[in-house]
Amino acid sequence: MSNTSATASADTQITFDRGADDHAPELYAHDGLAPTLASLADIDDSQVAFYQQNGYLAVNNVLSPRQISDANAALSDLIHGRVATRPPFALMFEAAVRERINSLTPVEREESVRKVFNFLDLDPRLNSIIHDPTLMAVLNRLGCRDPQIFQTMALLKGPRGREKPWHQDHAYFDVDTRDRLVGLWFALDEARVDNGCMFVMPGKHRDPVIHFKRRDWQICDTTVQSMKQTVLAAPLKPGGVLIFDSLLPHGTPTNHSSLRRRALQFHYAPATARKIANADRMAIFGSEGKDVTC
Ligand SMILES: O=C(O)CCC(=O)C(=O)O
Ligand SMILES: [Fe+2]
Repeated sequence: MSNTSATASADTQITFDRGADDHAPELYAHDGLAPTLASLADIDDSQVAFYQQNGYLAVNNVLSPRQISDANAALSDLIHGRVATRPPFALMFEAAVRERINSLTPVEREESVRKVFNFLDLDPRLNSIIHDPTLMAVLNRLGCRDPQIFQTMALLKGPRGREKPWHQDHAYFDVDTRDRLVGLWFALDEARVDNGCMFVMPGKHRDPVIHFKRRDWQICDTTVQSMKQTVLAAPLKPGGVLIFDSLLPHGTPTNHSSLRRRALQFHYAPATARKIANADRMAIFGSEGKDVTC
């Protein structure tokens, strides 16, 4: 039985965001803005060294206006069930629409989606970015040898959209921490300090940090305050990308503007990355048995 209404296909898993308190503004106090390269062609040996030293590179002019509009159209088609999906594809909506998810207007539906998960091989407009040969060459150059796509996600932060607290992405991945993944976070709208751009701690990508379940699976707020030497905001133009090490602490504050901030985020693992058990990940990133509190 087919269902062509505004609700997604039966193969789409629907989840809801947890509501969470807002963060203290100090958590995103910053010392400046991340330096931004004008294009991927600017990545030379000194930029590779910068990445190894700092754990990130911010680059503008990576996606073309056409790729941006295609990606947004593809996300919209996925959100409205206009392209066929299959598990593990999932949509996460904001907590406030839980009771009326099946009666949202198309506009409300689009505006209340917070995450689109696992769309590898569902839409050629997204797949062409995921497998872009120029991006794959950059990943290889940064030490992610023979990169394999590991996770695909879109993060849609509307006006008042909530924070993604400080964390290391590797704390979510069952992969040996010696085998670093690389994240590509693409701004589909201008990502600004006031609408929830990425914030990073340069150079803090060398060691795992303990995570706690608080507003999210995150680094404790007090740890953030005590560990930070430098915090930089990384605003990007639409089509810009933040390339970052899976141990780089990063977060995005609440969107206090009236502008939406959409992003694509892909993670790649080197082909030789070793999987670890969930329990081993928790032994590294969890707090249990470590005499630590948050
Ligand atoms: O787009 C954002 O707000 C941050 C997303 C992020 O860091 C993540 O999902 O790991
Ligand atoms: Fe992240």
